[in-house]
Amino acid sequence: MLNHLLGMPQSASEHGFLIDHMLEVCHWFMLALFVGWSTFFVFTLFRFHESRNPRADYHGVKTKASTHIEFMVVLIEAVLLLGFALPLWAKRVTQFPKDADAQVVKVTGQQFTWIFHYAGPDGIFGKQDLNLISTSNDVGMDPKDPAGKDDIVARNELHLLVNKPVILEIGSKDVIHSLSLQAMFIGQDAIPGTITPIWFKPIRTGQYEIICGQLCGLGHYGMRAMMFVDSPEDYAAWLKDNAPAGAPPAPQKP
Ligand SMILES: [Cu+2]
Repeated sequence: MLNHLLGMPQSASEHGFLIDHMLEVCHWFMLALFVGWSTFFVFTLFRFHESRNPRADYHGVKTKASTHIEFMVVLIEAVLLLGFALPLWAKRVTQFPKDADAQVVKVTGQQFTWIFHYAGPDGIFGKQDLNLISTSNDVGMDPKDPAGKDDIVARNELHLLVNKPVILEIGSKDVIHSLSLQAMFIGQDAIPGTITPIWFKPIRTGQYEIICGQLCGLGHYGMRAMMFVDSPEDYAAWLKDNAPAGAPPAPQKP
């Protein structure tokens, strides 16, 4: 409820509701702290005003109440961190689905665009060579490799299949960018010289915005892409329309 009032997006991924739930608890806790501390602050302004206390008291507080309250705050924060946040994070980074069970997309940040590289209908990525990267060859596809003939390289358009786990392998060509998928409640920095994988499972079809979450230069504000979570039929149609001409046909379903 609080999340909704604060304008948080509705989650479109399987794990998203867990993060949503954790944030909801955090927000209620922060609200309680805010109200509690503010009330205490106003109380002290009156209670310890000079007119009521002409002479200084050098002993100060004698009850243990403040210590106990502080301890409870630390305890609740520890539960939020150790009980909710760390297990969620651990699942994201240790329990990856197998490549064969997921849709793998290579993502490259480049000032100021996102490049998405799909394996195409055959499900196999073609060979790439850094030396072949040019303005007409965004990811350095090797034209001699047959596996790469049907690969799809699309700028600013990420197509995903609903209810199928997705692995995104994220890198950058120039500076540090950050692939921010707010609707999926996940994001990852795109760091030059390294590939960082993330995974999630989209569960709602639709069209969502992707933004760059790191200030990466003058055109940062325009580094925007779209994410489409497609039904199997829509995804097949997109694949058919976008696989390069001359590519082998998609394997037929039995
Ligand atoms: Cu960027």
